Amino acid sequence: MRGEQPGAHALVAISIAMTLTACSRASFPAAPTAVVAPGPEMVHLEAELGSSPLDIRKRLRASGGMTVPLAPGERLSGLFDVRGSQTPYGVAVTYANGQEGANETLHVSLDGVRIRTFVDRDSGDAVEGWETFVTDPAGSASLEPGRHTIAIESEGGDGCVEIDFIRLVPIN
Ligand SMILES: [Ca+2]
Ligand SMILES: [Ca+2]
Repeated sequence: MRGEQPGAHALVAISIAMTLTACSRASFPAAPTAVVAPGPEMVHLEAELGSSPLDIRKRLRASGGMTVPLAPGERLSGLFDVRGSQTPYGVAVTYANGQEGANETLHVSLDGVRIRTFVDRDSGDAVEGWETFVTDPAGSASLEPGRHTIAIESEGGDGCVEIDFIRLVPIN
């Protein structure tokens, strides 16, 4: 047996398991939950599994292989659950935005309250940019246990930005 780094393998396995748990809960919010984490955990929401899916696009390098293109005025939202005690979370949005023209203004809200408005950036040129993903901070909020809604709305710009996923990470 050459288990030089058994600890590292264990960490990888745990990390993958947590990610899958978060994903499956995000995609099937009404499904029974078998795993209850003792403390605050990261929430990973694939845009394509959102509760108001608009259009879905296949992108090889996207998380889950898919994105949701948002045109001006379109809004993507998703549901997630917080367990344990009230916890401050930092929100981040990962997206692709090939350089076509003007950049979009993105409005991020949690439970109907806007937590950040920012102008997105180009992730690359008009070809490769759509397979290149960047992450921007999108505000923070202290969340009580229970169900929450996060939403992103696009305004202006050149007509398209593709949202890959949203993450909420507990802030220590
Ligand atoms: Ca754009
Ligand atoms: Ca995705």
